[in-house]
Amino acid sequence: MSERTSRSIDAGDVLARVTTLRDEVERSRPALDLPSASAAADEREALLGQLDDHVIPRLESIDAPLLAVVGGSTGSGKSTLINSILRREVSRSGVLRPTTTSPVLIHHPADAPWFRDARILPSLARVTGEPAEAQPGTVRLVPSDELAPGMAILDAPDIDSVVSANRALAAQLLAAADLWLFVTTAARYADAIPWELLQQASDRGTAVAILLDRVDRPAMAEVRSHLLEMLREHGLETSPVFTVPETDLDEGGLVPEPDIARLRAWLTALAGDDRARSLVVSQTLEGNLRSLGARTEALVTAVRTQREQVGCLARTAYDAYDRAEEGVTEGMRDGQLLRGEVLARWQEFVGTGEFFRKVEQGVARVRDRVGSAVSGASPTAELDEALHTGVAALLLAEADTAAATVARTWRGTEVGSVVLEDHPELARSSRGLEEEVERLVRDWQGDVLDIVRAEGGSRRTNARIAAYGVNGIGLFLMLVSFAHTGGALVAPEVAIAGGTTALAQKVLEAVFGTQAVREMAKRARLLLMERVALLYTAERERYTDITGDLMATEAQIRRLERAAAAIGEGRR
Ligand SMILES: Nc1nc2c(ncn2[C@@H]2O[C@H](COP(=O)(O)OP(=O)(O)OP(=O)(O)O)[C@@H](O)[C@H]2O)c(=O)[nH]1
Ligand SMILES: [Mg+2]
Repeated sequence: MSERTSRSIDAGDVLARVTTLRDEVERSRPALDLPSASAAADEREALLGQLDDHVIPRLESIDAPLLAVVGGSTGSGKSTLINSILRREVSRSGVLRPTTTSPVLIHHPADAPWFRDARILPSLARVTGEPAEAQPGTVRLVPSDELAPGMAILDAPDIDSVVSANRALAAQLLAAADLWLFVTTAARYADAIPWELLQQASDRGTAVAILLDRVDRPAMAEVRSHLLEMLREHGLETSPVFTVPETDLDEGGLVPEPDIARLRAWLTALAGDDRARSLVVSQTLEGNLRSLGARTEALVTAVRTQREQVGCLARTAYDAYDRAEEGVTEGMRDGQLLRGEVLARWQEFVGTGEFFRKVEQGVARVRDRVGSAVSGASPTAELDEALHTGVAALLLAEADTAAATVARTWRGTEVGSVVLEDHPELARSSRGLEEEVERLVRDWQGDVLDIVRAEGGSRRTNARIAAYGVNGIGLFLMLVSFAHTGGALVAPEVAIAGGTTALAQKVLEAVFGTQAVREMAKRARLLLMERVALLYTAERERYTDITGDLMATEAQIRRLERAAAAIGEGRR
């Protein structure tokens, strides 16, 4: 196998891995726009941009012309330098700041096919000719014989512009570069923003040359040596530095030829030498590829952090509705349902002292008394109503507490408050909950009646049930099921309630037998709790469906990590 074939197979392999990484990075878009994660979100955009604008197109066509991007502060003389190198005005220079607002790409006419399509900078539309005014979102293509084939120069808008779109565009263009030509001046070379970008270039292994422009000759040596020191500090000590002295421009607005002779010679030599060009291209490509691991790691950390934050929100919702369920269980056990209205209605129902005295005399009499009471429509209906209302109120209160707890806890976090802002309805229980609860309690009463009917197996039992009516028995069973704990009547504080239901229990036991009543009450509670669990799950899912959608899966994060690791392996 020739060296060339083996190299191109390797490039193909790396390309496949980089494309996979690109897809995973694309998929890892953080679902939420969090102020705390904005740096990570920007970094992700930048990484995607660099893959699309440089790494992938470069791997796809390693022989495409070298793209030298000229970047720097506004008014540093970028456009003037480019014109001066080519000895004609290809990019307008000017006194208004910033002058260059959309990029100008100068290439040899023979290289036009490399730049006409969307191979690089796919997000920018191509324009040709001299537009009357700057057109945002475009790159102007200028064919020029002055430039050798194999190298193109791009005049970028300033990097520290007051126009934020300019800054973003400049960063994008710099990421697309095989070579940065960094223009700065004696006045501006120590500014912070250019050095941030230079550090980025250094981190990404991008080839950089520094053009120190418009330096007064007396200050030249001093400025140059300070600049070299700064370059060393940023790991850019191997970058060539070209100085251009401050001069009057000639009548064509160009820097006199002798003053840029060295820079021109270097660029011309680079343009004319295939090997030198491909060395620059590979230096930047290799550097970019090497930097992908660390850049992806930062993204992985950001995605994982957001996953954990959203996971916390979900846990809050699970916990709150679990507690709501426990609250209902507790409320059924502690006899609270049998106080107040229910107790009053019950006493009304069974009568007062006289009734209880009769109970003492024997269950048979009780049966007679209660039997007639249940058959009288009104007290049954009222007790039934009170019980129904009590259960519904308990379920609603627990659900409302859960919703309020979730909303309060969420509001206390950055992620939670962002989600709540998008979903204000989550601040309280769902709109139709009251009707749902009403329906649930009615359905459960149906369950209880089914239990009663199912127990009426023998003809003897059936006859006894008939004496009280299925509804009456069902009502007793409901009462009893709220006062039972493992078959024993509960706690002192529910003595009144217990006393109340003791009577109901005696009646039921006379009909079905002690063991059967215990089982029936247990089953009634179980069926209610099943329905409550379903209801609360639906309430809770209003939150957890959203958090689920917002959360990157662990598998997704691992795919991203694997994709980044695979690039290192592919290049070893
Ligand atoms: N005398 C003198 N003037 C210069 C020199 N270089 C640039 N200028 C002037 O400085 C101004 C800014 O130059 P440009 O080339 O437009 O600067 P730029 O870096 O392209 O600026 P932006 O496009 O805004 O980022 C223009 O008026 C130029 O004529 C120089 O070496 N000597
Ligand atoms: Mg300019």
